[in-house]
Amino acid sequence: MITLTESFKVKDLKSDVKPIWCPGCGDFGVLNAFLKALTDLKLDPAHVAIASGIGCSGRFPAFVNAYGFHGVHGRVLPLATGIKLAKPELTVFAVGGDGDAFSIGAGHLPHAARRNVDLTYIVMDNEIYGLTKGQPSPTSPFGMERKASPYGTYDAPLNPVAMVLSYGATFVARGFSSQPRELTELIKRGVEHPGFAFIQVISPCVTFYDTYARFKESTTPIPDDHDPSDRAAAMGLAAETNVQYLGVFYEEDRRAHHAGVTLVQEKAGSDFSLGDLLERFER
Ligand SMILES: Cc1ncc(C[n+]2csc(CCOP(=O)(O)OP(=O)(O)O)c2C)c(N)n1
Ligand code: SF4
Repeated sequence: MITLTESFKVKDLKSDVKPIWCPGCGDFGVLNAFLKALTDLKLDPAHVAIASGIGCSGRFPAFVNAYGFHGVHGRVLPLATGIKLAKPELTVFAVGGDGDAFSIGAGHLPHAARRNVDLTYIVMDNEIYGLTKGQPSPTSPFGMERKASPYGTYDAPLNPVAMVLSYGATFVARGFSSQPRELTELIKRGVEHPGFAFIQVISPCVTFYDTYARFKESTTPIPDDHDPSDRAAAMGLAAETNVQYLGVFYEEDRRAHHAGVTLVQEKAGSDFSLGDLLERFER
């Protein structure tokens, strides 16, 4: 994490591109919390890289004055992993929607989590595909009736927090776009965590599925006496469906992926080269 002595102001971190999200979209709250987290941490934007998938949420990097890569649908984690491996000194973020993360990109999530890639993954979960006009997503609730699912969708939704906990992630949290102060603190903790930090952010889509009222009712902070080093207790909180807990479910210290790769390189020897490797394969 490369920091500055004097921090930038939030307005300096906004790019010249104005968000084209619908007025009231939860993603505005996520962007504001993100910019505040960067300024609070005094992160040098020249050492920040943000990768994104495809979706309304995928537009995120364009609005930030830092390095950005708007990738292809579902491939944000391989992209962000590559950035971190090539330039470990960068603070890396991956951002995208629930469709990008848990449908087309779902196969990448367990591996980024178990490898403990040192990045912060912010999933803006609106329980629907926003960009493509409101089809059900893997987090859409049972029976959701919308224009694109007029008879209701009767698939059981995934539980992202429980899923990522079971993948062995070392930092797992949930925030809400309507609670910017708390969300800023979660993003800061995610960045400071030296490994894979997964943050599910409830971020309603006002145009296709306005869930603000439901989540204002059902969200509550994780109890103060929760021990975030206890994965089983974290699972218990995640399994709770009557309320949606907000805060840090789990945190653990474990060697990050790029540090393990460096170890392998050291073991392979200082005179190791791609040529040597190819030669060994050919033998
Ligand atoms: C390979 C591929 N398949 C499908 C699409 C169409 N597509 C674009 S965005 C999207 C889903 C968007 O939903 P989500 O990831 O939840 O993001 P949101 O728009 O809600 O932020 C889909 C299916 C695509 N762009 N590329
Ligand atoms: S369609 Fe939904 S997710 Fe997309 S910008 Fe509009 S409110 Fe946000």
